[in-house]
Amino acid sequence: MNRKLPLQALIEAAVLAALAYIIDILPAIEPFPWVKISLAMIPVLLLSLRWGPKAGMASGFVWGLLQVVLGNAYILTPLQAFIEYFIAFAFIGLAGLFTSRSLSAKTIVLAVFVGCLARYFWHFLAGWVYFGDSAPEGTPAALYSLVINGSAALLTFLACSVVLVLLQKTAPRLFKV
Ligand code: 218
Repeated sequence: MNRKLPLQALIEAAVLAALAYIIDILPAIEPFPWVKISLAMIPVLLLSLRWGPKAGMASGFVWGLLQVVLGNAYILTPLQAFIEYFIAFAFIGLAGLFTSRSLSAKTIVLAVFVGCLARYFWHFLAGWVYFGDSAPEGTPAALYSLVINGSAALLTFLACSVVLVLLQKTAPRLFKV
């Protein structure tokens, strides 16, 4: 894990970050504002499982960067943007801690869980600090952020783990370098 990433990993990290960006701007089911059932994390999750956390975090970081530079980010303050687009998206790469030669469905689900939890933890923190004003009267900011970001995390986790497990059953080669 401490060795330099091979060129192929860097190229894949960039291409899959761009793919995530494109999937993310396609229409998706949005039961509430900020709660989206989206498969956009799949390219970065797949890359993380192929190459490990370092490449995964680089890819997530590039995806966040693309959103900021292409004007597709919701920015309230510079620190909020930094947390929600650079840190949160880079943390998806922690899914790569579960990379292995022979991945079981269980390991894939665990990796997706960790990737989603790591990303949405930062959205939860940012939501608590920066989006508390949007909470309904009498609702504490932390609870409001937990409900919004917790449900987004849960739906994303369910959608991405179902699709990635099916993908591994039909095309296991995609998960191996
Ligand atoms: C309560 C609350 N509302 C909005 C946001 C902002 N947010 C939430 C989830 C994901 C993203 C990144 C773009 O998909 C953003 C900016 C929040 N953190 N909390």
